[in-house]
Amino acid sequence: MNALAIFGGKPAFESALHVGRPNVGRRTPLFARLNEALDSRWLSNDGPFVREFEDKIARVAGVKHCVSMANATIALQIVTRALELTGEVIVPAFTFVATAHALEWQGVTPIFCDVDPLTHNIDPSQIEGLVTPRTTGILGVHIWGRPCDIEAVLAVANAHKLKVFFDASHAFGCRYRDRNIGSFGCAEIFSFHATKFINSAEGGAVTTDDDEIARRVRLMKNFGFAGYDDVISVGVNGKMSEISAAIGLTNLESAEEFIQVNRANFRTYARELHGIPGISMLAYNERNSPNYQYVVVEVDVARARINRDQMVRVLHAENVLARKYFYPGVHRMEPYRSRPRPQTAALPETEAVSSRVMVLPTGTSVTGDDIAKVCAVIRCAVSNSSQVAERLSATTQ
Ligand code: T4K
Repeated sequence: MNALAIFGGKPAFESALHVGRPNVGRRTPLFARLNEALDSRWLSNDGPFVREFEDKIARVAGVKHCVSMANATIALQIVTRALELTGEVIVPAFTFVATAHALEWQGVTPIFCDVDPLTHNIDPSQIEGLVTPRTTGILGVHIWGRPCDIEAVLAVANAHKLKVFFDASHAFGCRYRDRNIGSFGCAEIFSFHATKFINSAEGGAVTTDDDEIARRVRLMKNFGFAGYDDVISVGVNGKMSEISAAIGLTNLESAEEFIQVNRANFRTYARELHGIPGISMLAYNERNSPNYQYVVVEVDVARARINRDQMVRVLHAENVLARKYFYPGVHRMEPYRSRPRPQTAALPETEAVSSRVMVLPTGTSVTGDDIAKVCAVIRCAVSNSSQVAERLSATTQ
């Protein structure tokens, strides 16, 4: 126990072990692409790498259209606008803040729905109670890359004539039943941010089978230009650069390798954490062809005898920068937390889930030995929970 850094021991890691370290594909093809872009003097505005990237993403998603974007947040904003959503849109409270902010940015009020404690995804049985005459849509999220209950969400939406779109930021390459994520609802949005298992440094995409939605989204991400000198709608700059597309294309070539590493890391965590009281991992279902990009661990304080926050402090002292995604829930962030909420908007499961979840480092920069060391810290902290709790309460956070 004295080996733990909170008791003065040497941290388990000399340099920080991060969640979200980018996967880096092969450099030779990347540098070749970068040279090509530089030689051609074409760096943005619907260039050849962007088009190739869009074709490849559309193929993976199994849809007619992919419109690349500068990031997923602008993609969510643009789709909100392209779908002409107004009033209120129902969204899970347990998600990254960008999901709700994108609606709010468009003048649409996010109405927070509770989640299923087993899946962390939106609880479809709670949606109906949140529908009001102002509701125009539902924005589902496939949290951790595990598809939400799409069929149930679509059923509520159909009953109330609501538009549905999905934040699939975590779910690139994943499946729901016999179809690929990217092909559901009016549109789906992917993130290719540096922290995602396939990254283009910054980047995102909208996928859809709907020609009209694709047309509008494409217009809006390019200032509304329909041709030289012809602007036919309001728009912003949501364009992905050729440099980002080159990184994205190169990383796509290593997708299988990244997934294999993530899967192997996940299994190592499962083995090493097995049997530690109060520590459990959120499982993936192979039928959904998961990308395993998040190692999500729940700390049950009743059994572990230390809580999630204490565990994260222990890990940080060891230079393991575990993250409390998505604490404290978007409804507890501004501007949403200052708003009066009706009684029906109690979110007990979001509160509970966000208080017990932590995300651990994985990806191609994390080795099996790293994982064994991280898990040894967790095991040691639980085995010595009362001394750990005492020590932490004696030191300021
Ligand atoms: N919807 C959902 C459900 C999302 O999860 C996200 C983004 C979005 C929408 C919006 O997508 P984008 O507009 O970003 O495309 C990070 C990411 O910035 C964010 O993209 C991601 N979700 C979220 C889950 O994680 P923060 O606030 O945690 O970022 P930060 O700076 O603390 O970095 C996260 C970790 O990654 C750190 O441990 C450091 C490490 N890192 C990060 C970068 C950029 C690196 O090691 N190298 C790097 O280059 O949001």
